[in-house]
Amino acid sequence: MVHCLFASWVICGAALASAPSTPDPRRYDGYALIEVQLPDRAAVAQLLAMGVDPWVETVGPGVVPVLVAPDRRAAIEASGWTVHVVTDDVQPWLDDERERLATRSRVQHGGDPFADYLDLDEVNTVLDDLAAGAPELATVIDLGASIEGRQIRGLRIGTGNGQSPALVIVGGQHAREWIGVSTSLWIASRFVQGAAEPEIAGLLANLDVVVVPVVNPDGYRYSWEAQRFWRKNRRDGVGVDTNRNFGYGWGGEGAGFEPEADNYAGPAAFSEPESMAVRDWVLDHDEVVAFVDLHSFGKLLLWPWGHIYEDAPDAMALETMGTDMAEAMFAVHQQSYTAIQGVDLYPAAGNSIDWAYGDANLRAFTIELRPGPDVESFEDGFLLPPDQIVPVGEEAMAAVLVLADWSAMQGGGSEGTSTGGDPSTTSGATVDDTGSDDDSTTGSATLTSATMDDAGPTTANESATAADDSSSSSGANADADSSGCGCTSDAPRGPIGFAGLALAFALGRRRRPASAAARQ
Ligand code: 0X9
Ligand code: ZN
Repeated sequence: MVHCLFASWVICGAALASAPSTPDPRRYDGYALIEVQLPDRAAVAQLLAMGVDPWVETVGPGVVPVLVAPDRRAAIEASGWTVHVVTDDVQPWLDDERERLATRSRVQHGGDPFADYLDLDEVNTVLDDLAAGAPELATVIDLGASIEGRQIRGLRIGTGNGQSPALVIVGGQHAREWIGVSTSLWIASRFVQGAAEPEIAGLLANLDVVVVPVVNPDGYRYSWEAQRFWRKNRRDGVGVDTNRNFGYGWGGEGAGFEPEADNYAGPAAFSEPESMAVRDWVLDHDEVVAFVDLHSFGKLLLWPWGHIYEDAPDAMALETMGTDMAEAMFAVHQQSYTAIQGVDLYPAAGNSIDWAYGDANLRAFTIELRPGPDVESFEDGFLLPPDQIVPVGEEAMAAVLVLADWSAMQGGGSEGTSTGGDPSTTSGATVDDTGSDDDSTTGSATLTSATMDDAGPTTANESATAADDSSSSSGANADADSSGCGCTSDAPRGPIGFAGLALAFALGRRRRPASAAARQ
């Protein structure tokens, strides 16, 4: 958005007239994605000195996926380390995605909002359409402006007028994690369009649901138009990781202090308008009782704390509910999500749910959506194929319903929740049918067994065992396959993300050997 001061309208007008059209996105021709097995810290240092771009936050011994410029590749291959070449050239993946998106039917022209990913304008159109289609139930809300002046918008669903407890669901903190945005919209859409279904009607009698699909609109736009794998906001063109900028435990372990770092925490807690907007909206609404932050990827359910290796005061209840949420997700498409305390993935001081829980007193979870660490399903990374948008939405909705049940009970309401009974022990079984068989909803999808596995959800206890077992290995994916990279096919794979491949040992300020930082 360009702001023109009256006194300088000529200059501003000229600037507008000559404003460049969107530049072509950054290209990665000949950049290879390579997973390197690093035996020790010396190897880590050696690799980083080669000027490669690791696609994980916590670089340490173990498997490190790196994006390698053509002129750096020979050095890596001569290093003697075990390497797995995921692809010789990532650019065709990006070209394919761009071409696909260019030919999609946009929402503004009647396109199905869940057939493919949505750019920022489309997201806003979906929010407007949902509100316009159910004005008595849904209202667009404005949480404030991003650093570049874009509105951070959401949808408030419910009739509580501040009297009912509220559940807040946010997505799109991390710009490249497009599935979190679509999943947020799926959840909003299910609550609005399913409002007459007994289960959702029962909930909405006692609950408001607030969905903010894109907390970081500048970064999201930038990821669409300029740099697909951008993660942070757009502060000074360098960016701050808003999920390190929240004010509980800010600056602790897992926070970056170099502005160039992908986990840069910013100069101070809540220095960023995006994290501030979430904070202020929540604090302005006493009725908020629960908070979900959608990310990708890794198929994980994370609860506080994420910044210290200590149990949260409500650790038992959080673990029980996290496990219930994972079970509910599994029941939908038999996708196994692992429920663990956040810090056991890796420490991430300044993350949103620690603040939500610690300062705002909310029951709070991060969900890392698909793909997961299961063999072969890491193939897509941030480039998750669009045919997974609906199934991911369906399984995420199942998790949200577990928390919604609990939330609805916080206002003292006694009727009409989806399961009834003790919400702290809500079983996912009751949400099996939430949308999964309902092809009448927007963006209906026929689900195939291709998306299914039968491993079952992984509980925190199982994860803890895995963590113990992996203390001398790479942490995540330690037992995935003999190469340790969790990959068994040569099929094209997307970049590996932070949660997608949390590595066990950390550099710099991340001091604690993450012997517990493992998934199965
Ligand atoms: O690192 C993050 O901010 C989140 N993962 S992601 O891959 N989406 O970037 C996870 C934050 C959750 N908390 C902890 N790991 N403690
Ligand atoms: Zn994320």
